[in-house]
Amino acid sequence: MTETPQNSTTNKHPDQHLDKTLDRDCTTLSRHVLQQLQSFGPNAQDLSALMSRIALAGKLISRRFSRAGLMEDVLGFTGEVNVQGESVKKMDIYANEVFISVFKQSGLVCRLASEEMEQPYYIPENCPIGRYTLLYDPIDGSSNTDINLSLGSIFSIRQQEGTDLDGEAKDLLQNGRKQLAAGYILYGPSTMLVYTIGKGVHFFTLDPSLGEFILTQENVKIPNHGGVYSVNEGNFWQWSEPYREYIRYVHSTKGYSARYSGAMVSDIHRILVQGGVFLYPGTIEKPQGKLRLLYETAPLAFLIEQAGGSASTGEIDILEVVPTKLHQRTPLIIGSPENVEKVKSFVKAVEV
Ligand code: AHM
Ligand code: MG
Repeated sequence: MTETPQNSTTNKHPDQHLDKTLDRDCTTLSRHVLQQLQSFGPNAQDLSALMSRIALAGKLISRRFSRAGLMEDVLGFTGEVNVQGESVKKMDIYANEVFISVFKQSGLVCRLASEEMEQPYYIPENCPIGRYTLLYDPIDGSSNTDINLSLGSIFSIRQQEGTDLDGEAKDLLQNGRKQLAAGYILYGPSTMLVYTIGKGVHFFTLDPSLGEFILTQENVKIPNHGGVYSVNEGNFWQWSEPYREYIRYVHSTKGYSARYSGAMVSDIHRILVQGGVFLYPGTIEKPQGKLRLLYETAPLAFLIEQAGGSASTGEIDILEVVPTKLHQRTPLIIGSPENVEKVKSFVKAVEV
């Protein structure tokens, strides 16, 4: 007579057991990209390699943040002012250079454009074969750097169109639907990488013991509506009347909570998970608001749309905006579709 196994795992080959553990616990970013594209072809390999490089930059920046208070010369200002007219922090420069350095070695990227550089940075040795451009904000929420609060990096990948021999990068002046991939890295209690390649939105969490981003949530969907509104109300008197009216509506309606961290990546991550709306309207001083299209609002808009949300300037979808210059700014209303529609209803009501 044969013996009945005590449980279903006892008669499994040890390797089968290992396979299952790896499947459940260890989907890495590069493997996930290939799975998403269901291909091992050259384009899929490129995107997978590009995402791995972004992950490497995220790991390097995360490592520096986690030890910043213990090291000399990491925190504080450099004394310089960037192309946006904003004071530059030492971590802004470090993070900007990290992205350049990891992509120099990739062979895939010919140009990088960031918040910290007036002109795109060319890697001439990559240009004959490097068909991609990386647009990025190395540190989102710089004011949180010296006080050990959450920060982010934002990234977007576009295909290079044309040769760009004149070095003016005019092919970047196209709408956000041209993005191949976009996302952010969130440096919080844990470091997360959130990305889309136009096939849903996926969360990865950095396991410091492995030094790898591991898949923690797939196909994330934003709630249709949420109670969070996230905006710098210190600018209230600098906004146009429709935005003030919207905030008065929120103040007089049950079920809303204000949350504003000073780092948009953190605030939008909360909204992606719990629902709500993030706003950065134009002000008297900055009629187009503070946030830049190509490496801040468009990548986040692509990601939030992929999660079922929406993003608007108040007039048109963020992804429809065609910039006329590299560092163009746009007002931003982004988040759960119902919340975004509600804000737009105030903005449009006055236009009519
Ligand atoms: P930064 O990239 O220079 O840090 O600017 C972007 C940040 C956003 O993360 C944040 O929502 C906003 O600026 C905060 O600005 P403000 O202090 O004007 O509210
Ligand atoms: Mg920024």
